[in-house]
Amino acid sequence: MKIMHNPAGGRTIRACRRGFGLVQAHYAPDRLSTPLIRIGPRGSTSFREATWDEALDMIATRLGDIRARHGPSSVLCLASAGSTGALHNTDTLTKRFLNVTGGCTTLTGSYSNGAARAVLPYLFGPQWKSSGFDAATIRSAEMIILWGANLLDTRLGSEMPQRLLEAKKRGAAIVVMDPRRTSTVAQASTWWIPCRPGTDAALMLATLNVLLEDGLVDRASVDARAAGFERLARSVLGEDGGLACTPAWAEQICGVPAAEIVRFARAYSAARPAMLIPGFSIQRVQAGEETYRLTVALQLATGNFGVRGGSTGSMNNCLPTPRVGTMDPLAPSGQLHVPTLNWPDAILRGMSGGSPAVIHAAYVAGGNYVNQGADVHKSIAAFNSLDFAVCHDMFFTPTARHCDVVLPAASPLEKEDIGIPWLGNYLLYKPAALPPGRSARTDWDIFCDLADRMGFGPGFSGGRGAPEWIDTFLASSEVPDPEDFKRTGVYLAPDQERVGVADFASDPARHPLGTPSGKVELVSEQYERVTGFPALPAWRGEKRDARYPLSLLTPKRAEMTHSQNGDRSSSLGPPSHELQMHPSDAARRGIGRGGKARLFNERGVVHVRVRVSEDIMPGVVSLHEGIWFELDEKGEDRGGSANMLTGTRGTGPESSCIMHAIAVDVARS
Ligand SMILES: Nc1nc2c(c(=O)[nH]1)N[C@H]1C(S)=C(S)[C@@H](COP(=O)(O)OP(=O)(O)OC[C@H]3O[C@@H](n4cnc5c(=O)[nH]c(N)nc54)[C@H](O)[C@@H]3O)O[C@H]1N2
Ligand SMILES: Nc1nc2c(c(=O)[nH]1)N[C@H]1C(S)=C(S)[C@@H](COP(=O)(O)OP(=O)(O)OC[C@H]3O[C@@H](n4cnc5c(=O)[nH]c(N)nc54)[C@H](O)[C@@H]3O)O[C@H]1N2
Ligand SMILES: [Mo]
Repeated sequence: MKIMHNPAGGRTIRACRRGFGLVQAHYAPDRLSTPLIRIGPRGSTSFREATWDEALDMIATRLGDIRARHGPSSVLCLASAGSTGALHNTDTLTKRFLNVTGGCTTLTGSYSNGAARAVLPYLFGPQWKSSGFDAATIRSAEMIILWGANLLDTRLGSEMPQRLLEAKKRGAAIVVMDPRRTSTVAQASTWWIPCRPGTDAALMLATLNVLLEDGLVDRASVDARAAGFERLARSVLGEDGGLACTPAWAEQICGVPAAEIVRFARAYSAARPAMLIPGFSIQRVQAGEETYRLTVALQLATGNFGVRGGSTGSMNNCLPTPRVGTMDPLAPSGQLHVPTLNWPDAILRGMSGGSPAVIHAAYVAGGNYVNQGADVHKSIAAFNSLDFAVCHDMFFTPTARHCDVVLPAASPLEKEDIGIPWLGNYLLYKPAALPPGRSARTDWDIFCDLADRMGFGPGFSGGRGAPEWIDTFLASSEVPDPEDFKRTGVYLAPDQERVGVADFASDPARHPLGTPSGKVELVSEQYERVTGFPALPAWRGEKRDARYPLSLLTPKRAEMTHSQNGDRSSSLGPPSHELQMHPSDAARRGIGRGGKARLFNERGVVHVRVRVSEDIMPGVVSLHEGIWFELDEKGEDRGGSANMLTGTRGTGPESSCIMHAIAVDVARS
């Protein structure tokens, strides 16, 4: 079997290395092939094989008992996006199953962009959901600013890499703010501005300072579209009694020379239009909410807000995808929630510790929470305290090893589905490329069977089979010819160059936003009232911790989706996994090329090989996320999981995760 680009996707809707890797994953020798029941301690590999009947009966009985004893909210839904799509969506299906069979507690927010999502509604009102832009509009940009976005590796939409490379070819200026010289910097940029992790808000304020000092801001135009710019400007200029956010001030914080900040601000102002594309990385830091308020302020101040080839400064994927039916999670009213970042706290602390529910069981599908959540030691302790845990996965992940029953899930190649993109005005049709295998079952199938065993009959399935649901979804979609869609595999909606909130941007009086002022609320009293976090965006970075002088990044890598293929002891695992470190930091610690080191902070220790490299700022180290931990007898990690070092204290009002700019140190080992 071979995976290829679909020609119907044209030259831009392209598969990536991870998609091509599905064949390998499907045929991997270490794929789970039978249900497993735990016999040893949690976290060990002591499981015995079981029949489907035995495993499913056990789940039905145990879930029933726990709900009867402790109520429905004692079951925590720990589903994630291992499989997405209109039907075979692990997150939706797990919620639907748990909701139909008696209820559960679910997670709110996300590891991805919780801080941005928390703050954008205050800026845009409900229109935040249409504040993005289609990738094709990149061709109208004269300057593209990738602020903590590594598009060639993390894409942020399947069309983005190709569009970016085309822009480079036609001579657009491409500026990248990133502490690392990424492949995007190397292959697609014209200007790299390395900036200390977690300090982007300061760099943004200083950029605004230059624009204001140089008289480059059309104040009337900004005031027509934004509320609070006057107050923000006074604070940036130091006219409100605080410190002025000058380039010299920011240089001390960000490590970007003041003259470079001035050059950047002037070039940004001169380029029309300029498209600022923020990555999610810049909000996965302490006070990450502030960065997204300031990217919006910058696009407004430079006159690039809501114009073709510009952007609003919001997340690029804030645009609707084409209308199509999707599975309904059937969430009941009054359902209890815990913040994603704090699921281990919720389990460990219970109601006396502030959790809305006492959790006794967890149901995991399509996620590897023990490895991917912050603070691995805490996550392990949380699982160890559960009465019962279930996991569906294709592989025997660290999370599966902490469950009682593990069910082998079918691979994406065995499932027919409608693919809904991360960003883009298109849909994909995905036939089942292979018949269902002999041993694994789809999540859909498993839940249908379980719901039956538990006496809920068609409550879960809705009385339809999987292919019927696909046809139902298509029948209620905007796809004019479903048969043609199934044949070509791609539906392109008519408008491929949408510009978010363009109506408002061009005529704000006629098309006001749904905010209290009808404008973009750069300063938001409502935000302060509801969240208790200041109305005015500002630099709220942390003091550095002298014990841990290095700042750790935990970015994605091009060839992996999170922890998939992250088992270093398997043939599928990545060939190398190293801590990237600047020569000056390595030399100071006596670490040579390829030397081994201990990476540590108060939460954990990781043993890892070091790659000494000029492609990272001094004072910053980087360890790709996703590798599975392998704890030794001292509880130190020999695998290389980034979340040994991250913590469950959140960004700000929304308590969103912090996975960059983690205080650590490194010693030779
Ligand atoms: N290949 C691949 N692509 C993916 C994923 C994957 O698993 N693999 N996951 C997808 C998902 S779920 C998500 S949420 C997105 C996430 O997308 P992002 O959050 O944007 O991805 P990251 O890799 O965390 O960070 C992007 C870049 O920001 C830099 N960076 C880190 N911290 C800072 C900072 O404080 N300031 C600045 N200026 N730069 C910083 C990193 O060095 C990195 O090069 O990616 C998606 N794309
Ligand atoms: N340190 C650090 N940690 C991070 C991040 C970071 O940048 N740094 N990024 C965070 C982000 S943005 C995210 S979104 C999370 C992602 O974290 P997770 O949601 O846990 O993502 P994955 O590791 O991809 O886990 C998906 C699992 O689903 C399985 N799977 C795939 N297809 C199917 C299927 O059809 N059915 C079933 N049942 N299982 C399937 C895969 O084998 C895999 O084990 O990680 C977060 N964790
Ligand atoms: Mo994510």
